[in-house]
Amino acid sequence: MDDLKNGPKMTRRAFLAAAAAVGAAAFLYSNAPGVAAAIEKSGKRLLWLRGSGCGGCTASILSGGNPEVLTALNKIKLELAYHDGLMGQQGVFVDGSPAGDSGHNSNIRLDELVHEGGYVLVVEGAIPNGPEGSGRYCMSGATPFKQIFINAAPGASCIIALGTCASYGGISRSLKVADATGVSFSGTSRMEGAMARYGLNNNVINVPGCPPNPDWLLLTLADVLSGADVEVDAYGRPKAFFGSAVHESCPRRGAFDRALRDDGFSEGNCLYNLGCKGTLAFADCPTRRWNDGASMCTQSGGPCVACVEPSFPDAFMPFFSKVESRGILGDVDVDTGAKIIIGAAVIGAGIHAVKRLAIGESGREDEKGGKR
Ligand code: FSX
Repeated sequence: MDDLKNGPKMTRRAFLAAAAAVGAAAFLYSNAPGVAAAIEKSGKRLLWLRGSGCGGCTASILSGGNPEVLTALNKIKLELAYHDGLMGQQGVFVDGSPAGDSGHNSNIRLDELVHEGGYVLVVEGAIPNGPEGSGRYCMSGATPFKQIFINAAPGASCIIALGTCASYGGISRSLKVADATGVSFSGTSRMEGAMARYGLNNNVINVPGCPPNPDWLLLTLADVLSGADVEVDAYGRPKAFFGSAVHESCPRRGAFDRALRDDGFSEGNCLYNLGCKGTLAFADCPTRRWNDGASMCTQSGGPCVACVEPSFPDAFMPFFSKVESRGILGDVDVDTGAKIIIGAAVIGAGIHAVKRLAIGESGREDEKGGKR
């Protein structure tokens, strides 16, 4: 990211305050002159590669953002030079041989851009290594995605791993059938991520979520281009968006604090008993919300499945089982798991909620007429 640091900068404090408080639209429009001035000299291109995922990351960015993605990219003066899905595979014969020139052939276009270097690289989807190290579980034309990623990474001034698959392996890594990893992590392990696996050495920022919120990407891009150092947590996520538990600001938090917990869907109270993992998931969904601020999972009645976490989905399944009633959290036993949950709740919920969590099934809440 060194060459991005030469232009005028917004202070980190200013960025974090603005980004944490508002959506991309408010941020980009209210800060547009400052952002534009800060990134005036960057003139960056954006390359967007897609590996193993469901395509929901692109769909989320395309459909749920305000401003819509192309306007936003324009505002921050970032040229979308290549996108695996939007461009499709053009000009490639079925035998894999290329035809045409870079104006008509996406493979040649990508080769040229990679050769020029200096781009911001967004990677969507995990990077499968299987079967048997070939990477052929995920192909783009005749080339394994793993090879496309290895070719493109060195020329990137910054890599953004978009979505939980690209960040940690996600659903594509689940049960380890494809030997897939995220860009810099595999689950919680940096040692097993693609960067370490293939001997690469780029700056990587993780923007997880299955799918990710458009604001998280657009504001991270604005931050990167402004030259600020993006402050990240232990799992490479910008603290501005992933710094507090969903539980902390959940719209149903009042019901949790009063021990009003639903045992069936659509009852309108806390979703903890229905398997909500909001105490373990760190993201600002409750304050930022989705689809231009319309709603978010727990608000609309869906238990949080912790889709932004490195161990998603394996550690959080079954999704609709209460946290402490199953051997979730990988190999952590239920007792230890309960302490971790309580620890997470200390961060997010305050001591009263922790007491209630610890009280669990005690009769004390019944005396108050509360529902567990
Ligand atoms: Fe993964 Fe993206 Fe989840 Fe899907 O492509 S983060 S499966 S929403 O969309 O990679």
